[in-house]
Amino acid sequence: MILALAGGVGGAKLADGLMQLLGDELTVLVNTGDDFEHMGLTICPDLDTVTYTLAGIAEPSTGWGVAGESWAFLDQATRLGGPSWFQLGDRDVALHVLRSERLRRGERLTEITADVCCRLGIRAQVLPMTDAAVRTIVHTPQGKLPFQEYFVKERCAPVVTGFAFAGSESAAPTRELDAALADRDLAAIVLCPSNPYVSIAPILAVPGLQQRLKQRGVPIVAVSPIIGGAAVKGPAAKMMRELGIEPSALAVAEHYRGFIDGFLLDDADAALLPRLAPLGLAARAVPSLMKTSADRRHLAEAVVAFAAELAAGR
Ligand code: FO1
Repeated sequence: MILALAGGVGGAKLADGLMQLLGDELTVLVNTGDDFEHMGLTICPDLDTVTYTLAGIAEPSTGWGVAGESWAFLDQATRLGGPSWFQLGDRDVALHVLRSERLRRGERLTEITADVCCRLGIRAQVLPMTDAAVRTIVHTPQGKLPFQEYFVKERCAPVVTGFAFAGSESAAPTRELDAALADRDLAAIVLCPSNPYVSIAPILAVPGLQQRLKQRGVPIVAVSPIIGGAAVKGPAAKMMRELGIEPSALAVAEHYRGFIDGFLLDDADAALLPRLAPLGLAARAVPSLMKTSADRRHLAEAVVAFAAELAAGR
């Protein structure tokens, strides 16, 4: 059994590789700090990216949304004066409408997600990081921006000076997460190659969760989202520069220092390996770019083998 922490596209790809390998012996704990209310709907972009990816229906050109979308809803909504900056495809809207209605009726996000995953034939367990509303806020010199306004509306252009996870103080881990953590067969915890600041950090900000993951006593392994000083996708490297950190896999390892036991970086960054040992980390270089489904599986195999090696050495 593996517990994988994931954000959007990169995290979803590794989760897919892990599911190819482990089937239902995988729980994916997903960031919900990106969630927002839009046109009266509750949208959960990372949860949906993971769900669509694991269901094999994600749009390959972007990694988010449903493959082969049509846009009649958005076209008509725009014509009627609605916002057009966030692209909601017709198939995708079905999930937002049904989920929003179920949330309004008082169902928990965890239950709704489990039902959706079951209906889409997903074998792994997909869990939102919490059922509470946590919203990532991006601090910029011009003020504070809700995450999707920063990410999609402003195309990540504003300089970031910090982040807040509104509502996380009163968020709690769910009983489904408690059960996954109590599973005697839990063998490793994996931090997927997701943005450390806005994908993994909101998950670890759920009160008590970081300590509980650490105290669980199984290897915690992170995969670098930075290759050759650049993010595979998204603004992670830009954020690092703006926060005064030289973007590199080494900087990601330093960010997770004290929490993780092992670090996987890309073969392209193998020269950094000698600089990781002083951090008290086991580290390996592997091919980590996931262009094909086989790439996802190969990276998952490397992660699982590395975690097993760390467990054996304890
Ligand atoms: N990302 C964009 O860059 N532009 C969009 O219009 C957009 C729409 C969208 C709709 C549904 C969904 O589940 C995801 C969507 N995303 C879009 C992706 C999303 O905003 C980001 O990838 C994540 O929040 C960052 O992990």
